[in-house]
Amino acid sequence: MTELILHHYPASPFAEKARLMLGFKGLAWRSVFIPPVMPKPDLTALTGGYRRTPVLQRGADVFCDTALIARVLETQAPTPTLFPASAPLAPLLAQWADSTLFWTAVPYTMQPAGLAHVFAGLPPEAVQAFAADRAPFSAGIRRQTVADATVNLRQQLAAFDAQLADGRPFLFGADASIADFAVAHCVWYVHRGGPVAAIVEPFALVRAWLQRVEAFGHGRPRKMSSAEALAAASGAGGHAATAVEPGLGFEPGQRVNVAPTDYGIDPVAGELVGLTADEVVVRRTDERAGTVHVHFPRAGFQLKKEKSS
Ligand SMILES: N[C@@H](CCC(=O)N[C@@H](CS)C(=O)NCC(=O)O)C(=O)O
Repeated sequence: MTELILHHYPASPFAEKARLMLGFKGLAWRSVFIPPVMPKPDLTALTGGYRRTPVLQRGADVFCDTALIARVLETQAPTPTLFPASAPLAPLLAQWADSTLFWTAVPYTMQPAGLAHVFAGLPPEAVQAFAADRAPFSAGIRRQTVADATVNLRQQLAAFDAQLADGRPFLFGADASIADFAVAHCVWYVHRGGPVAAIVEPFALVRAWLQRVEAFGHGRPRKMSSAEALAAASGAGGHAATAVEPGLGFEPGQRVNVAPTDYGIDPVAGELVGLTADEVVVRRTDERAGTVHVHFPRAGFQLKKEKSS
């Protein structure tokens, strides 16, 4: 079976979500470290411009966004499921966590005391480079102040603690779901803030729950270089089967642009080869990666016909 390759870096919360899902599924995977700031030439050779972290690759198929990565892992290893039938709202809670909770956890953790802990030991230039990279990246987000984020995060943690009060091990009951991983990476990030993680202290059930989710581990990673990942794409025999479903407003083969609607909105241009209510797939060719199919979730992404010149 073609190897799963995760492009990520250790400090990324969304990468931690993907690593924990790989652990939950007990999967073996190849680990390619990408730079945490632009430029990321070997990653964008594969994606066509999408620069967010993480990205999953299987041969010449490249999957952007952890919402879609979860679906790919589910197909690869159906059990244990990330989508238990008993928790139909889990994907929606995950969407809320990946947006609202994440954008509460980030400004809360990045207050001065947390920032000092997150960047401890790094030279000031590295911190400046990070800030300069993230300012345009997150320009579309109306950032909460520390005061906003503190009050909101405390309320959110209290709600999760109350949800766990009946003794359930996971947010929707006996079984973990996609929602656990989406909430966990945000609380994991708050813990990276050292002293500011004290906000989680009063919520013993949340702390115990996070330990249970982290206990799934990261599966079986094995290091790979970005050059090897590019070779895996260019040497792949073909692509996953996809189709453009009729009635969704687009035709197969059309030139399109796909971009996130929230932040990091660099568009990816290509030929439409797949479209369903859940997924958009474009085909593009790169000198080093060869012909790649880049997959995006439909939700949270804008799909537009390319303007003819
Ligand atoms: N909705 C995306 C969000 C990904 C995201 O925001 N990742 C952050 C890192 S945790 C990022 O891309 N930061 C900028 C970068 O790594 O270049 C997902 O689920 O994968």
